[in-house]
Amino acid sequence: MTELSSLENEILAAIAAAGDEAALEAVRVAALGKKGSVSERMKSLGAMSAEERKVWGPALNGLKDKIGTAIAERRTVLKEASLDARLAEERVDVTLPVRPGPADRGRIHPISQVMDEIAEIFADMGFRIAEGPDVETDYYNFTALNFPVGHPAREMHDTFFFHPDEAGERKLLRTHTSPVQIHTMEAEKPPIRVVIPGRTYRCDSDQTHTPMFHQLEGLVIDEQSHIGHMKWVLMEFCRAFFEVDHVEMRFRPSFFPFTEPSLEVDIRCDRRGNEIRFGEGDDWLEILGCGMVHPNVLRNCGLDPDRYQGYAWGMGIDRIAMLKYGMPDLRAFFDADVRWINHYGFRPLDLPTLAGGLSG
Ligand code: 2NL
Repeated sequence: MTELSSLENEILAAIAAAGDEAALEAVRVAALGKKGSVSERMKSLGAMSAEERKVWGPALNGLKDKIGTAIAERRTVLKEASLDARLAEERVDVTLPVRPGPADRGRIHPISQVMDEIAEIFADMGFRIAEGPDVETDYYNFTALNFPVGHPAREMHDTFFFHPDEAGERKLLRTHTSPVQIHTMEAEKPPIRVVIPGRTYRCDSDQTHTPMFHQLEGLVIDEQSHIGHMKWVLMEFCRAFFEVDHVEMRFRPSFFPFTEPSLEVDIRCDRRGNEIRFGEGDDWLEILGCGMVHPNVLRNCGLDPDRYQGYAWGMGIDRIAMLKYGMPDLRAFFDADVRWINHYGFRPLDLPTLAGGLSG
């Protein structure tokens, strides 16, 4: 019996000393496993006399239970300790800044930003975006738009022509985005309300011109839209785009083959300081051309000018982007200089919205 109590002390001490679950399992196997110290003694019960068994049986079973309970208790303690250790070690500080990824380093080009801003403003007024090919035919770029064959306005566009194809047709790079409106009027029935952003090309290169540049045009065709509607739409656009409560606009008579009457639009500004301010000052800045769609253009698209009418406008994106964001040199737009884009570019996830602010 003394032998049994010293065995008990030994095992209980080993359980208390087990530093982790693996060590505890080793103690369990050494005592209660198939060849364990307690199990071996249980086996010897069979060879005992009935008298001996009466004493040793309950003693051994009692020891077995005691050890089982001690192991279970110790296991709970060790489990909790290891969980505490893991929690302490794996703690995440959710207030730390997120590791920067590509979306943090990339920048949106100011032209793309300005296109997105303009699209947002017109989408809010019920316009949809239309797009078309950069390579066009003479018909869509000129003839359908009421440029008579041999008219000097064709020469003024400094067109890039391709070599004639097998059929003798000379394709060209569109000199304005207007061909897209022609495609739209051919494909859809009025009411039509579209804006067309895109690349345009003219053989012209100096301090204020690049051979590829960006335009945005708009077109409304229905049965009653008139110049008053056009003025309101363009006024609202300028207020939203230049982010001022008040703009003053001046509409001057002009000429385009595809509109009649045609107008050029200036907005009042102050250019005395380093930056330009809109809605105040004594200067005027030309920002767009517009007019009522010429009856010949409607007719060319299969629309009856006695039933349908509408207005259209066009503006250069690059220059108004320069003005809005204070970029001094147009040519830097297309140099692909990473220092320039880091300075003037926009964060990709800061999308322009009317509700949240266009330019952040
Ligand atoms: C400018 C002036 C303008 C249009 C573009 C247009 C298109 C069709 C019919 C009628 Cl299909 N008009 N576009 C109208 C007036 C002016 O652009 O200064 N652009 C940079």
